[in-house]
Amino acid sequence: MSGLAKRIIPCLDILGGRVVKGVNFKNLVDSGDPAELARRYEAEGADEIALLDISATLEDRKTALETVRRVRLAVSIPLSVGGGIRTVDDGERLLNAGADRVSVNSAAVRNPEILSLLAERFGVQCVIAAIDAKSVTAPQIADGKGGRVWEVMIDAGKTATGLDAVAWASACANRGAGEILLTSIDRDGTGTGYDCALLEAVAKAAGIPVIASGGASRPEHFLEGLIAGAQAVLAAGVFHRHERTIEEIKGYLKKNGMEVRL
Ligand code: 0VR
Repeated sequence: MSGLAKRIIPCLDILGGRVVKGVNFKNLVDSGDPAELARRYEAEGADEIALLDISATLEDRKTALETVRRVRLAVSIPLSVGGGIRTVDDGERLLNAGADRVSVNSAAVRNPEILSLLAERFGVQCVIAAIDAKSVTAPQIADGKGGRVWEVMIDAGKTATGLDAVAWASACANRGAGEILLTSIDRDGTGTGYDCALLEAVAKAAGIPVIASGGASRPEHFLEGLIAGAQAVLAAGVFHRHERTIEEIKGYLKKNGMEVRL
């Protein structure tokens, strides 16, 4: 299969300087040290590391910046960082601390201009629009076609926006995002696989690369996510819980015709 190699991206959700992991964004348990996990994943063949600062307090945010610096020193593969980025200065601080790309979630919904400001300042390749989507029954968001719809949730899945996730992804692409990080809240931490209908709809509408996130636990899930249209596949729990290695997933993808960096 020709074209750009598909990327495997382990995600480190960071709270108070530690990696945590929950289910549907809840019941977070300690899953280890960020730099140690990042080093392990790079050695297993990870193409990129995603750091997600899910802390709420200002104090924790400073810890998160220190975590970025520590992880930067531990690995040489690309590093994307998200969580709590509200301004261009927030983005610049993280890029200066060693991030190669920044992902913006809640702040982009509240102030969409931040995407174009970041893209103008650092280039679209540094700007990821993170979208947390929750499957809803039609009445909340009339799509007129009676198909499945997903609502954009912000503030770590706590605030419903009333936005259709597919339309929002397209808007993010038009505003300067270089990539979409698309997390299914319903699938997060469940190990039941990505929401491939969501991936397919967003990949079609956005026209920029989509990173699948939320629910992957078996090699087949990663393949399904790529076939549904994702350019990269992200996972957290399956790797932190030592259930699968990145090498094993890449070997399975290559065997099934996917272009991966071995
Ligand atoms: P797995 O299903 O374990 O692969 O999770 C992948 C992905 O959903 C998570 O790494 C991450 O996006 C979860 N996100 C958030 C959060 C987790 C706890 C609290 C908040 C958030 O705001 O994204």
